[in-house]
Amino acid sequence: MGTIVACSTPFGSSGIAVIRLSGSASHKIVSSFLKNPLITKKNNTPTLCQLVDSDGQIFDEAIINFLFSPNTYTGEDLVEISVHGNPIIIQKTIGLCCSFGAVIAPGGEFTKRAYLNNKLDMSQAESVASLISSKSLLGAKLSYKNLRGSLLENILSIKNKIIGTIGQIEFNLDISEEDLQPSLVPDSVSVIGSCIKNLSSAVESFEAVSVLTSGASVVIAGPTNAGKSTLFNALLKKDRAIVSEVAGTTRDVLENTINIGEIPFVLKDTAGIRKTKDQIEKIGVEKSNQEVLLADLVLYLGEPGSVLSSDNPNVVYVFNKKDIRSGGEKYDISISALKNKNISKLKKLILQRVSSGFSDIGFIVTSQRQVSCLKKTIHHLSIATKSLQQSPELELVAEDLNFALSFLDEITKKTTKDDVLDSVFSSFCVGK
Ligand SMILES: Nc1nc2c(ncn2[C@@H]2O[C@H](COP(=O)(O)OP(=O)(O)OP(=O)(O)O)[C@@H](O)[C@H]2O)c(=O)[nH]1
Ligand SMILES: [Mg+2]
Repeated sequence: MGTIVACSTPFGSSGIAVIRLSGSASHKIVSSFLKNPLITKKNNTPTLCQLVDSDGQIFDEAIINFLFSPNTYTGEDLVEISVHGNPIIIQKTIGLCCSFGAVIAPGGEFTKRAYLNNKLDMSQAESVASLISSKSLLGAKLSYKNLRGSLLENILSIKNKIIGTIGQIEFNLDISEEDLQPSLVPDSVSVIGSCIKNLSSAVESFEAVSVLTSGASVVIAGPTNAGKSTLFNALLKKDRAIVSEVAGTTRDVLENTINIGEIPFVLKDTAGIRKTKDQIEKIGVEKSNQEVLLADLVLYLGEPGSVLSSDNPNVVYVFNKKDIRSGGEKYDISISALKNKNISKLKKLILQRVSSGFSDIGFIVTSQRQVSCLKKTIHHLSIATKSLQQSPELELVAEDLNFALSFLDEITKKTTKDDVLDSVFSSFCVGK
């Protein structure tokens, strides 16, 4: 593999920018444009050095850290150059690295090399991506836990149980049917059952956890004039949407981000749902229905149970205008958006509804790929259980358990195919 270079900090003006190189030629390449190349390089010892252009003139001084294989992020020789964060200096430094033999790293290349050099397994590499993109502190903490091997530990513990069961089954394969251990079937069913339970809870927690890493969408919907835009403004604490007593004021979907607790929410105000001949309003109503379908949570300012265009189960029925009317008993909450009554209570309810899925966050997965591997594992474990319970064809049971193991391995180990590798690492930012 050649030597790669990229700026690991966001492009633009900043106090400092960090440029990284990885590969066997990285130390030599950087030494080629130092005013006084270090005669002996010490591992992980940041040193102030002057950088010279091809005309021999110094254009910046930088802190340079030479790191030696294998104890680096990528497992290869690595250099970190902290230059002043001027885009011209960054471009010049990267240009010089390329002129001495480095190539620009595509997104995720540093982490891909870490994976290929066994510094990280696939689940840890994915945790790096979710740690960087996480939109909440709790999401970052969970991603970090997986980066440090929490997911790997959970998977290994389940693998050990499956391997133990395969061992028992293979032992019984070699003996006659009359001599089968009587406890073999019930014990195996019970062990496999507990594996399925654990894996299923991880699959279920994925959506809740992705709310923490990607943010949750909360859609305010309901009939016209119900006070949706007033509520939108009250939650945002600013006059973002137009409010009027004219029914059908809001036509387009408006959105804004707010944080409640540690979770980011994308709050959406929609057009009031009613039958209309107005072509533009009709489009607005269609958009509202689509948003309701896709929402993580709907705040519905209409009659409980009144027909929503989806069967989205996560609906909070809100009784608005409690300052001028009564009758909110059937609703989840009564508020006055105009008078700012019970808005904090509503925020708590939103948080509670969205975060109810992560009460047990012992075993979490952070990518759709991991979920798909878990589902395939569960599928084969379920078939194995059925076979055991119906007519114990032990060869078939062992085969399904081995399939289950192979899908668990895909989450962590190096059995990953090239196309999967590409799809995982293409989502990374450049320089990581
Ligand atoms: N008294 C009272 N009036 C409210 C309350 N919330 C909204 N209103 C009034 O109700 C009218 C409609 O409010 P909007 O927020 O525009 O209603 P909307 O649901 O967005 O309406 P459309 O966009 O037309 O669907 C306005 O005159 C608001 O001032 C409330 O809590 N109490
Ligand atoms: Mg409105």
